[in-house]
Amino acid sequence: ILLKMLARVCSRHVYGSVRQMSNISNVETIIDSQSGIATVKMSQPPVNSLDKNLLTSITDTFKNLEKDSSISGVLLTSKFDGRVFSSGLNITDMFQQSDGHLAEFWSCVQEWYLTLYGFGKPLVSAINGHSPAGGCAMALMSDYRVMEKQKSIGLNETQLGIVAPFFFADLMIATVGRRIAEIGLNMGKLYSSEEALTIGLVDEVTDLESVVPNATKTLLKLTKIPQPAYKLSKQVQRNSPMETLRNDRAGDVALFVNIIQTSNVQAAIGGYLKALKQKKK
Ligand code: CO8
Repeated sequence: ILLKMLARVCSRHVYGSVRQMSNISNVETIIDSQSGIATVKMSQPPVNSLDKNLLTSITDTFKNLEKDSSISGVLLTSKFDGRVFSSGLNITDMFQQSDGHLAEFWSCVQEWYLTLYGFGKPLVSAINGHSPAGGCAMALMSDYRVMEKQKSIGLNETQLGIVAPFFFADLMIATVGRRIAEIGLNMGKLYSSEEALTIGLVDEVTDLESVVPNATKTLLKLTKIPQPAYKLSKQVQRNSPMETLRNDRAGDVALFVNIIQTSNVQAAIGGYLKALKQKKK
């Protein structure tokens, strides 16, 4: 009987957003009912590349957690401990696709950004592996970042022959300041964890074993701040880029589709994908 009761309590607290969307379990959510901390673990093999399914699962999970009054804060991390936090947007979703596919994909990217950056509760990233491009942007949507040592992070889009959208660039500028962001964005720089700490792209760098404990420690501190004030403070600082996007989502989608369908951009993405595959050999 006790086990049954426990199972009932636990199942109440596991959001199967993926189960609602599809049969693939690509996001695990574990709730500590005592502290109200939810750990959201991206679990899409092999590298948490953000395709439509994973973007939607993450977005839905955060929407549910926002609504749930028993949740005090969220820790975002990856199942692929010591390897990769997220490899960024799924490149194959941008290669040789129809306009319709690209538009749908980008709409999911917009919703994911608006949901995570607009999240009204404390959100800390435990970056337990590499975190390029969209992976870096996702970490920048949180309020505090703890990263594993000797990994890489940055908005490296120009190295793929594409450009970070304005709302990714804004995340970088808001975190490290305009000049450092400009250098990083134009050069498509991937920083080591240690360099990222120096420029303020992440807040702490530590051994893999300490990434989640340290992130949790800070998250608990953030949950103790009077929450209406915490939420409002985030809103005041973040509202402007989100409003810009909300006011013209269709225009932003059209811009994305136009850029991606340019023949030299397609050639660059194709070349990058090929190089990724060849790296293995
Ligand atoms: N999308 C799709 N597939 C990917 C991606 C990705 N982002 N990253 C890796 N993969 C694939 C690899 O090709 C490989 O496939 P396969 O097994 O079929 O050969 C598989 O995932 C495993 O990858 P690795 O063997 O490389 O795994 P490692 O653990 O050795 O390395 C890394 C992990 C470091 C994350 C490495 O995979 C990597 O560097 N990936 C590329 C990361 C990257 O540059 N991402 C950029 C994405 S673009 C983006 O996020 C923003 C775009 C904004 C567009 C705006 C336009 C206007």
